[in-house]
Amino acid sequence: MTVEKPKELREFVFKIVILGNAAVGKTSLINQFVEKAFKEDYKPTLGANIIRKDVDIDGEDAHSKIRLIMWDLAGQEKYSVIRSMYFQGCEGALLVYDVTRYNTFESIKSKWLRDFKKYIRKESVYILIGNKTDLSDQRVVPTEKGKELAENIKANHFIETSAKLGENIEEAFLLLVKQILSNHGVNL
Ligand code: G3D
Ligand code: MG
Repeated sequence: MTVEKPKELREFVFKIVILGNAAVGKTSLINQFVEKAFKEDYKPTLGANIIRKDVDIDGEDAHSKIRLIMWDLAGQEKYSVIRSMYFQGCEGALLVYDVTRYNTFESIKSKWLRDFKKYIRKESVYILIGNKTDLSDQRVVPTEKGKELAENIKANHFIETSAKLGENIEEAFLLLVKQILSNHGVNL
């Protein structure tokens, strides 16, 4: 009988931010990801929703338990809170645009990534998400354009999602979490 060495248990708390213009689907993506098992904590004074979800990831030699703290801009997509506080302690970002609205795609580089880079000092992790793929007849941003932008801004990954159909949601969040984990030296 062989006895396997038990895997090391590692615990983390990661704060991430979801950035993108109003109505690209940020809140819908989070709601799909956390389903009903979430604690929503709307802070009107912060202009943000803070949502928590626990994620387990089984790696090569460690089992990681991650408490994910997601900050989601609410309302006018303006930071009511001082921006530095919004990004304080943040490990990564989901940059979201709407494939049916070109201006939301342009804002990624000109606004959201700029903000993120300005306040995140250390090695930063971010992935690019093109949401609303179910609206194929209204699409104006082709997949290729999304890929190009992701390369151009050195995003860790690019993925297209439909929060409406629940497509690629888990995958999108896990891409970010796994990237952050590997930056913490966890072998996946
Ligand atoms: P935001 O948090 O970025 O502001 P929301 O965006 O999540 O509030 O979504 C804005 C609107 O887009 C919502 O419509 C929402 O239902 C819709 N939406 C979000 N994701 C998708 C998607 O993948 N496909 C489609 N077809 N619609 C989506 P309403 O009408 O409620 O304002
Ligand atoms: Mg929202």
